Amino acid sequence: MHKMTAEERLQWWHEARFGMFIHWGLYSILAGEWKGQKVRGIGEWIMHNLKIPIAEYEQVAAQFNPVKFDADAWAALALQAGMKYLVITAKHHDGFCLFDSPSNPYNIVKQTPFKRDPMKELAEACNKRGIKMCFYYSQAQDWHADGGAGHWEEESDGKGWMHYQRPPEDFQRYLDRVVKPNIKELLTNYGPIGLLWFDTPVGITKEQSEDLRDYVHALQPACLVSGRVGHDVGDYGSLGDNEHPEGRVEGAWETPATLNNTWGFKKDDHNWKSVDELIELLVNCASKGVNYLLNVGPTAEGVIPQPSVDLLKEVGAWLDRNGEAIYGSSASPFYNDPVWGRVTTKDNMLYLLVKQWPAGTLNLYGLKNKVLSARIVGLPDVEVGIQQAGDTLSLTVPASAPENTVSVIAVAVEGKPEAEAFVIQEGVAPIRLPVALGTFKGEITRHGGRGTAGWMDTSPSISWQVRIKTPGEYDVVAITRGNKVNDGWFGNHRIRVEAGRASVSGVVGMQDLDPDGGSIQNIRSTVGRVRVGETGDQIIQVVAEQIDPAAQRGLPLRGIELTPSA
Ligand code: FHN
Repeated sequence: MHKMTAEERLQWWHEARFGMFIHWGLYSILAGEWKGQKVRGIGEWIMHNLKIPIAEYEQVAAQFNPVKFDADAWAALALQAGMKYLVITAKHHDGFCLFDSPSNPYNIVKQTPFKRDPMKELAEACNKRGIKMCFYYSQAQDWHADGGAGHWEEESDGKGWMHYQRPPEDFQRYLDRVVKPNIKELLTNYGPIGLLWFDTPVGITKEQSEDLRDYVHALQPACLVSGRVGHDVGDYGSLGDNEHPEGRVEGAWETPATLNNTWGFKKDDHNWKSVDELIELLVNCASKGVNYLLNVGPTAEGVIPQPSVDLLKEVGAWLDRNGEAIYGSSASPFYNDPVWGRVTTKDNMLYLLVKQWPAGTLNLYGLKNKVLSARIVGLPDVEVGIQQAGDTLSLTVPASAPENTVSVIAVAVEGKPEAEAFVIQEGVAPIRLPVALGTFKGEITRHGGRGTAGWMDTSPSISWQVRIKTPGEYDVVAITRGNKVNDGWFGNHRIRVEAGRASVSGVVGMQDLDPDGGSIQNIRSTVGRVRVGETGDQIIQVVAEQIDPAAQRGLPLRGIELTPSA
């Protein structure tokens, strides 16, 4: 019998590009507050972060009566937003099942006045609209079930704490008694499921992750298993939360992301992203071949907050007009992102997703194919002038863009689009060199979806081949990853940037952290000024001269930028 491969399972998922994530559970009732105390950070962690005893948290279920829940309205919103799959928290870390689980009485049907199974209703609503129904399932962390990672325990002083180190046999028993029966229920009672989104694989062994993956595939061979099942054994990879890829990522990846700060509803979180930002993030993901899984956190009543609805509808309207550049597209064949925006590709088409619409001419560098035609999506009658000389394609476009955010130019080329495999400076534009595009020499770890390089000693280096168009003096800035709360990322380090025979060195890191900024920051540190002497292809290289010994993860470099000096 033919055994389905990950590539076969992934076909619809690659085509889809955009999905809806839903975090909904008992934490939605608390909405970020417990007995007058506000939880810091994400709302669905309230039980853990405020150390709510199991018996008290269980009581919250009695208040769960989401009378306004309307599966059809949620699925209709996903459809209107242009989302092709929907992933909902069947069980999050608090251990509460949002479905009718015969094996686990801690569930919505048995414990709440609502008594309905919203997963059944959602699966039907999604199927009706051609949206793939998918489940999130916290397979390792379970603060409620015995043996789960992070299980709540009473301390002698009466305060709870989370028990992460369970004896291995307890954890295995939890997998056998709680997780596997639940997975069986989810994969037999709700029709075809697109994927199981596992999360936070703390303390799980490789064998246990593989066993869960195989169990899913045995029950539904076409069901995808997310990378967070652990040990990279899923069908596709998961970038960090809200981690947006800087450069090319090989293979199948997805970025889970929030509309505001929290996943589960928090009444005080009004930090909504703008429509422009969301479209840019979606476009950036697509240009790297990465799926964008965007979250909503419905209220205890079952209502998706109005700002989320409004934002998603606008993204959907943009996709209605420009979706040909996103759905079924693949990553940009270009080595680096153009300064004006992003690129995707499909068959013999290139889609130029233009954020900064130029006055007259749009240049694209490094295309190897002959261009056959070009049109502006949304302006079918406007003619686009085409000129190709050397490594430069110039398109003459009208002064005003069809969209306020990102406009699309569809370019047909001869054959499959191909581009030069090095960075080409765009005229006098700054040269951006993300580590994701660099060639690594020696031992450097790639962290966080490969966007950050961590190196522990001074022997390795990272280099880029760059075609210089404008020689002269350049100001060099290094971007490192800083974290105010995790000392793994602390430290000030000395790096040297070499361009041909010239070089400059300087201190980069926490000294330049914005004290008023978020806890995790991309820190910009000025390294100094360097002279890039000649036009043509050169190697630009970064070497670590000194690593701060206090930094457990070494030097967390994300990239360097060279800007022509004023
Ligand atoms: O701990 C969870 C968090 O609550 C949320 O579910 C996110 C979504 O990607 N995943 C974990 C943190 O990475």
